[in-house]
Amino acid sequence: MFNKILIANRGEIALRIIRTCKEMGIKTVAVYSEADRDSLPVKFADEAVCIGPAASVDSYLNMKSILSAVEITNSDAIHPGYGFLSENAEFAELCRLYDVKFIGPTPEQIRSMGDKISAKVTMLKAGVPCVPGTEGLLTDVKEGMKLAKEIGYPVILKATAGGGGKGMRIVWNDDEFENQWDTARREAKAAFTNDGIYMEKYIEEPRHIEIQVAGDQFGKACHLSERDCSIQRRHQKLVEESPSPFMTPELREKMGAAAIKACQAINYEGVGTIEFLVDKYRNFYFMEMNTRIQVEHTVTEEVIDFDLIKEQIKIAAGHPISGKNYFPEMHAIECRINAEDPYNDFRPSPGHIYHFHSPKGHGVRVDTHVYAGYTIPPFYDSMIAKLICRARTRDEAIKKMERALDEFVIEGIKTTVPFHQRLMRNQDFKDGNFNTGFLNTWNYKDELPKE
Ligand code: MV4
Repeated sequence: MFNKILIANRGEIALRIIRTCKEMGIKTVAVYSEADRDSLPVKFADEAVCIGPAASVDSYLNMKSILSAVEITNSDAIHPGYGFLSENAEFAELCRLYDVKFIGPTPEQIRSMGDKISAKVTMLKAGVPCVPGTEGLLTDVKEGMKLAKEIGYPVILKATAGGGGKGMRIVWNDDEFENQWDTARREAKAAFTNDGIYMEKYIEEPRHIEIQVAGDQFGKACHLSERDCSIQRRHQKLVEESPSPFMTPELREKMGAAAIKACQAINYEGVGTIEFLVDKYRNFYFMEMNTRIQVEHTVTEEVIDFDLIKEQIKIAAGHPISGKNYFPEMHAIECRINAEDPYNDFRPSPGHIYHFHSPKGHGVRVDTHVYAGYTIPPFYDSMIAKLICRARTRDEAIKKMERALDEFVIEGIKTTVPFHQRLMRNQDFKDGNFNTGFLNTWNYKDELPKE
């Protein structure tokens, strides 16, 4: 087992990793930017090293700085958390070169899922269902229009270097094609310096259901059931839950088997997530694989009673997994509490928190790095807490979430708490009647309480 792990991240996930390391008897090193000097990970880790100025590119994305911190602290592994360098194949390669274990998949595995069209080809070969579409990159408009006719409108143009919704364009008919094609290319080039585009049939009003997986260094893989992440706004998840209200035992069996196939196709090492689109007929299609721990891993932890960070560390240390699958025994819902103003288009609202009271009680979990007197810096992600409620049934979990949200007191900044309070009382949400289009159709603004 590792002696000392350096955590190349900040905020709640850094704290989350420190907690598990402590329970495992592993020493921890926090790295921090000048803006995070007064943060809880810095206080709670055994050692802390400043790695640069506030801007992420100069600190949490600065590979040389982080590897210097590894050197001076004599750490034997790096946990990258989510975001930042967690899916950076070059960084995983550098870790290998400097003989420090990157807790996660190999650079080759990261790379194989980073390019979306090659990921899709790999999945098709492995027998994982994918959305009908082109099997390679599109070369020109004419070819694109011809293939769109064959696939049948509506179609969606996607950037092969994309993911998470960037560089996507929906095309409804021939007349729109050229315009959308040009826009997709331009966006992809600007965002990824790679204008490779492919095309798929556009699945209307899909649910976003993802399967948590784990694979060990010996080629064994298992699944840990699903999370429903359909409640999103501009590709930012706001609420996640497990089990999905749309799931059936048969569908879980099929999606779980497909997710394991996906994992084994690349000999995946670590914990990961296979994202699927699910249509109203319960057809499911591979979308992307996330080769990192995700924000919403906590939802799975609550329903199967399992520490996913501990599992990551054990896998990285060369422990074999049992190979059995895990099924939800409870219902859990997570609300992301962001320093954003739901009354003003979710505009970021960083600043000083002068009063902070966190909900508590049976079945309530709050993962946060925030405390009374803390100042949210404006340089990073706006998520300040994850509120997870667990109960035997979905109805009870929603009731508990309503109660817990009502207990939350965060004074000094705007947060997404009022949004979640309304959502928990929305009849369609309560009925499990929602898909990825939910927040386009629900006029939550009119339902928010007066400021
Ligand atoms: C799609 C789709 C419909 N049809 N692909 C959005 C994020 C990126 N990972 C892929 N995405 C989508 N791909 C086909 N063929 C609809 C989306 C999509 C979406 C997916 C999941 C969650 C929210 C979404 C919001 C808009 C569009």
